[in-house]
Amino acid sequence: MESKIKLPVLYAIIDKGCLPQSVSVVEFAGELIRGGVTLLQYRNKMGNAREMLSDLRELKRVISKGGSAVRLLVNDRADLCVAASADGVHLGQDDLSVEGARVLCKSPMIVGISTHNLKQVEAADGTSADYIAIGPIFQTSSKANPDPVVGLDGLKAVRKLTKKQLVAIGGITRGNCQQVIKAGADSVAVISDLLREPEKSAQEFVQLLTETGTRNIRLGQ
Ligand code: 3NM
Repeated sequence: MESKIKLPVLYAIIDKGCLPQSVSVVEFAGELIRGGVTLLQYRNKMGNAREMLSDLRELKRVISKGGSAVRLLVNDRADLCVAASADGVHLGQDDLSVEGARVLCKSPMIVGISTHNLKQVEAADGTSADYIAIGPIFQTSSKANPDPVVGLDGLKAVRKLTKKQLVAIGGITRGNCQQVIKAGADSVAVISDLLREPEKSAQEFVQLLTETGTRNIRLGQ
């Protein structure tokens, strides 16, 4: 099944556990948005549901105050997505199934699913998911117990299996993001390489992955 949506090239993940103590989720999101981010995911593997809902509501307020077309997705939790009126949910393999989450997050809300191998991609392709995330593409230290590295060749193989929007994740930096798009990803999801100077880093990602950058990719530079 093909996706109905088109994702931006940069998908920024705000992982609360990775932020410096002195930086709030809202401040960090503000900087990312100023840097050109239009798709954000809130990820919090440590917090409880109340804390998560409170962060999500604050994030929603910041986003709508800017009047910008920024979409906010929630990691793992379809219930919190609905409670916070967010734009969608990103599911892991142990969360609700895609169709289970769809009961809460009906289209046009976005449902994405994380996959880590070809078998999981094939299964995800048969669902109503709007996008499939595949990872880790490279080594990452942002995720506990990551699956085996998929690599660029693995990503190319995944690209052949699905017409859905494909998000690459895991170890993606400004230094390697063009190769990842060249290997077939529609979007790159990033935690670490946005943590320092988020506004500037986001700007650089967007610049590398939009016209100038992709022209160079096409020319093989
Ligand atoms: N999921 P960074 S890898 C959250 O393989 C996450 O599904 C992954 O962070 C997967 O950009 C990962 O710092 C961590 O590597 C991504």
